[in-house]
Amino acid sequence: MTDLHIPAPEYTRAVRPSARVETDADELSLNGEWGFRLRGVPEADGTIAVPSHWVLPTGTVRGNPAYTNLVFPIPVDPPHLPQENPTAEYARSVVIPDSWLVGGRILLRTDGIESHAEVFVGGRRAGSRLGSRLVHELDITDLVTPGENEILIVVSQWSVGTYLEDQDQWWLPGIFRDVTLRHRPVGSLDDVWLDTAFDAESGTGEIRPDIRTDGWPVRMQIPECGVDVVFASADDQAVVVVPDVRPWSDESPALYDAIVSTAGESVSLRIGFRSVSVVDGVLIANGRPLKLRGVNRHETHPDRGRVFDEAFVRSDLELMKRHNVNAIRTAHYPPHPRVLDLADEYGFWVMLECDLETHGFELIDWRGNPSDEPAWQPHLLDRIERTVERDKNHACVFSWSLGNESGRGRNLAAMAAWARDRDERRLVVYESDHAAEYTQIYARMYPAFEEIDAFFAESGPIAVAHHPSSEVTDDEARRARALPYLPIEYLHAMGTGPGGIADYERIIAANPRIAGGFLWEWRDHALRATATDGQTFLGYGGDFGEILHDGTFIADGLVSADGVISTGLVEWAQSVAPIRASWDGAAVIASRHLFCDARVAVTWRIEVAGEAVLEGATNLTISAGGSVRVDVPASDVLGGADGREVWVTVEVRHADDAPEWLRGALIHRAQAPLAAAGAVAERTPTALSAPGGELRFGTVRVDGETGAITGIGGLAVNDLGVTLWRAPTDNDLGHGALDYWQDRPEDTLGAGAGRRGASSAERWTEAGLDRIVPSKTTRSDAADAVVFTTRWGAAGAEPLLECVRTWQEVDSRARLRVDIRPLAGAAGIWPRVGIHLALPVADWSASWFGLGPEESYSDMREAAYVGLHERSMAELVRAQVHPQESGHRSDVRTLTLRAPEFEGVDIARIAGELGFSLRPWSPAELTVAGHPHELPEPSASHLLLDLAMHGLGSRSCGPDVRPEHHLRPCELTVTLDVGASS
Ligand code: IPT
Repeated sequence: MTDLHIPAPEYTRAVRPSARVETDADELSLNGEWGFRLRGVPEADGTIAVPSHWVLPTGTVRGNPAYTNLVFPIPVDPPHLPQENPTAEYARSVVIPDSWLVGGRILLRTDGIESHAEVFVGGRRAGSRLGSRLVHELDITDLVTPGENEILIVVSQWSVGTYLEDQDQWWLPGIFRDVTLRHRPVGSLDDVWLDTAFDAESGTGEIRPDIRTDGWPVRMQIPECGVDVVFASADDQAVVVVPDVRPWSDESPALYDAIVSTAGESVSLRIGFRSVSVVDGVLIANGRPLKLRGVNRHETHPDRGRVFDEAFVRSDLELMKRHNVNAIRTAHYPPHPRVLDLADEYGFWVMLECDLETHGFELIDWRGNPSDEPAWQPHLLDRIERTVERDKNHACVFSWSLGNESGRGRNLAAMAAWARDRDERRLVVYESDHAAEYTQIYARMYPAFEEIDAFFAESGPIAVAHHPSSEVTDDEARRARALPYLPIEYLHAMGTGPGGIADYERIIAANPRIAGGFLWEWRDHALRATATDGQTFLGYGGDFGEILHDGTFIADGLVSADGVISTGLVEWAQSVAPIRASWDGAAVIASRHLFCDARVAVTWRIEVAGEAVLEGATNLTISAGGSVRVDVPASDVLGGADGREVWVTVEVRHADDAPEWLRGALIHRAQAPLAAAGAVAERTPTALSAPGGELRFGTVRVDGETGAITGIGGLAVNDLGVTLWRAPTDNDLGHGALDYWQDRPEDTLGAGAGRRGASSAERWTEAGLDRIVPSKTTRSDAADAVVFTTRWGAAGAEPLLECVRTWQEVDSRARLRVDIRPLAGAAGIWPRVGIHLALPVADWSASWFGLGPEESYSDMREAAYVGLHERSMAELVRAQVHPQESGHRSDVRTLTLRAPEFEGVDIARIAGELGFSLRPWSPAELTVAGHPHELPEPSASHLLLDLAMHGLGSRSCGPDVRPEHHLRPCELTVTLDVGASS
């Protein structure tokens, strides 16, 4: 026990937390322009918009944002604070309407201020607030006077609250949510809770009212349900049963308008009937086993930071719905209250998280962790109470999360007890409750498959070695194993990737005890910044002069900060799709819906070598859990295929009765081969007569000493030979917990165990893969072929590989066979095996027959489909905050490159594997650039023809690439026909 003294939250004028509802009582928004002073920075004097963060826009005298993940930006010395504590004074005056002064109370509500505020009215102190993203109300009735009243809010960036708000995000001080002055008439409603439930067997809804007021009687009306009841007193609040209600769910978010009124006030809310529970270790919603196909959502905007904007949030939620997301964890704090209204309306299951994270204490071995120090308990209880009370009416909220990454301790148990006592119908979640002492769902982060297997084993440790969960007793393990299992974070979507979405989904779908998962995370938090040359760019940690920061880790979303969707999102949508197409001789459309029929538009097409020859469309209704077959006259076209590949593609989309923003959005796509390509006819290579210095095979010119391409038709080519290097992805650079490199089970760790082992990029660099050079080539000539053998290695190391290029001419086209053979120095994993051709700078475009149109890697190719695809070079790579390997296309059969001013190139794969990427920068240039604007002026267009490519994984935070997606040194061969484009 320490003698730690933490000043408790101040309650002098603080109002008991209550639910957010629409009221007919008077309210005055104090959003808008306020006078602003930043203490000690006279140049910053002026005005400021409320809500906003005073450090946004970036790069002004008002200071800058700072990004840290778990490390605290201040000394860890609670309750002490740094002497230098940016403090701002916000001032404005307000005229209180006369009608407010005759009776009732006047409250000042602040929805979000980071991190501490002192409030003064008319020069007199009203009180203070803590809990940056929690609602707070002060009763200022006795401080206001008729006419103008000066309101002064003094906001300091650091406070004792800072020790509880160490989330992985920007430190962004300011009044960033609404400020409202509220009149509470005599007899108004102090709190309204219509606690609902749904009985799936009888189809009845239930409302348990819990209303606080001095204004009894209270009338409750739900016109659509025929409910109109009056409660005479607090003790008279009987449960109301409503027969035949439409339940609320993500699939059909049915809401009913309710009005609750006293003589003093009438409030309205939209309620939904639904029940969640745990039965036999399965998470059940409305009687069915629920699957959360969720994302972690932060409040973030590249210019506004955490300031709410309804249009922006709506479009974000619509984007989620269009990509089959059905659940949100509000990482790591309650969002703006409107977000819950919108989640009710759009249909998302919400895990609502309290504004609590003490992660930085981990770096000092959790000494003094507020989660366990009694002196902090009032703060933690205050936080969970503010969280639960504000949003308790929302149908979408199925669970309360105590917070994120706050270690373990008694205060968390006390929070859980409080939440369960207050709201017994929702489930409490907290990831670090390893012994399952007080939570109802067993939550984990970034589990590897081995982790999941350990949990579902009959006995033994519930986690792999090193994870704190593996230390629990047998009894605790038994208790944990009785709960639903839920990765509240998995699939770290940082940079190119994440790999493995489809693999996880297969495991989750197959096991009813896994309640789904929440991918990390929805959107990058990068903030708009301006470079010295005036260019704007998306900034991350370190771009704003921070001494301590965590760099690019702030950019780990499926959507970039400025709204560009990643291939990861497309892959996610395809992998988790609730309605799925498949082919078994007919198109089969199957619904995984739990509750509702689905109206879908189905299209199918048959393509011969990428050209559609037969197409059809139909609209269908599929019952929940049902499936429908659609006959397709496939055999009609097979006769004309002539040895060309034939594919059938079936697509399911939201039908015309969907809301406009959803209509036509792809739900799922399936493909099946109907006929494989016929064998390439054996043709006799042309006999070569007296080959000289520069060789010619068809239209391809080849260096007679090295076998390198020097030109194709009129195009000059700089053939850089074999490359094993790719610009490391964020996952290649990561030290995430799981490390399969070692091939030792004890090194396969659960997440959260810290940095383990070198990153892939470090190992590749150490092996010299970024700097391999060729040996002097040997050439041997045959009657119809010229063969070049080159060994490749890095200075100081044993040779890595031998590359044999065999050139021939077949039917007036160049035929190149490349054989790669690992040599003594080949070990571990290689990023890629490619041939690097530098083409002239130009506006190249590519059309290819193969997997596309988006990038694909062996562990991210669920959404890519076989077809004839076309992209400009600019479109081949999506915007990236941090340049890295991306844009690889796999399973390429033919590739044609064109540029307006040059003769194009045709490549046809005759045998072996072929992938490609085309970018204005080389892997080496991408490797060293921190931001897109730091990339050099292009000096070439870089075409990489890949024989093999390593997977992506999720090791920026989670598990590494799975062994089955490793590129281990091995013999590889590809045969290509190359020529100027015809
Ligand atoms: C995990 C955090 O909960 C989350 O906020 C975010 O920081 C994520 O990592 C990485 O982007 S904590 C991790 C140590 C498992």
